[in-house]
Amino acid sequence: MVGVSKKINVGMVGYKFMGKAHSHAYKDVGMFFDMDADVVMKAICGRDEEGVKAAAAKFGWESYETDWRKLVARDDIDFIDINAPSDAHKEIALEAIAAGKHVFCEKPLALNLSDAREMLDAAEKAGVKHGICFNYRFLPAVQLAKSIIDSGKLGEIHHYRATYLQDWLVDPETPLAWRLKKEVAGSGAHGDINAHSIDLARFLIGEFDRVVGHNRTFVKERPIPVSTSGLSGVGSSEKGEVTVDDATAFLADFKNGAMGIFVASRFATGRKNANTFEIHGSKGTIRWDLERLNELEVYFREDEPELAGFRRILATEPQHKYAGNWWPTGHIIGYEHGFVHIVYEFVQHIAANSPFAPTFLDGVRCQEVLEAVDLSIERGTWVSVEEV
Ligand code: SOE
Repeated sequence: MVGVSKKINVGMVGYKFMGKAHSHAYKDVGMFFDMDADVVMKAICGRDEEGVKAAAAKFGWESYETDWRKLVARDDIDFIDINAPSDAHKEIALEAIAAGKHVFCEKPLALNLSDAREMLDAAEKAGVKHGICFNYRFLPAVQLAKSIIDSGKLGEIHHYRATYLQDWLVDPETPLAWRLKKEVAGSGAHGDINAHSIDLARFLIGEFDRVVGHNRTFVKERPIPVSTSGLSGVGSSEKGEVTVDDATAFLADFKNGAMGIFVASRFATGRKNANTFEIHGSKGTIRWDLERLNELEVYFREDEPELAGFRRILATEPQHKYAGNWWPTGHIIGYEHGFVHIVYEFVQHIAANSPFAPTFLDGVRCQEVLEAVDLSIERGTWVSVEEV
């Protein structure tokens, strides 16, 4: 078991897209945040030695491993950050927990709900700290949205509408990345990006009651990749079957009575990373869009009628959580800063035992909604989240 020390040593599995985003966060966090411990980038792990060796040098890791079991067994590491594809999350997490390591894991927590529940149960029984990287909670404008809702300024919530729209698969020649294979990713757009929308909805307005959904796979087979980088890659002449959804939409009822509408698609031509929410309450409305992540649009009925209208708040004031750690007002931040903020909070959770969410419990709650939607698609009916 790891005690609080002046240094927190991290070992990370994965060195590509999320590996780079998390490496940047570990490297930058101490420069902008006062912390109870220094983060030491001890070791990064990946199966391809040439690739992970180059990443270790470029990102600033002290060492590298090509076998995650060796990484997890090292006694100079305090917590394991799991950025591997979803099918590896459970095995790595359970072994890390058994070794007494704290665990921080990319979303979705696991391939399925039973695996997610097993991970949560193991972490709780071992008494290690655990977190899941729902990074969008940690952007200043989203934190502002939460404080507006929690203050009651929006009144009773009637509608929650969320989209997560991308278009990186609209070209049928885009290769068959791991995110398109059910045995590796668990699901497609649904588990990958509806997961973010579900978590934001839970964070902002509360728990889901019941859901009903539908989905599509528009392109059934794609070129098998010879190389991949991030969301793109180079395809071969051989084709493989797409075994996940390209788009999933669902309706939801929340326990607080609000109505929810969600859509996640990788075929939303022209939308690159449009993770949005629009929340209508009895006293006002707020809207946020990742593609304009520093801004929050607000409308409050209490405004004078002749002055009523949507206005844009630029969440870069020192009063906006995390914004003051960066630059003067108006010097906006980006996608990568949400990772710096969640890493700050998780390291402080270990070093200073400060409160932290989202934990594996939030990962399980998200997986429950994901699977309730899948069950509703099978049945063609509404499904209560408590049923899964
Ligand atoms: C691809 O859809 C992806 O990289 C997701 O996997 C991430 O979770 C999301 O933040 C950005 O888009």
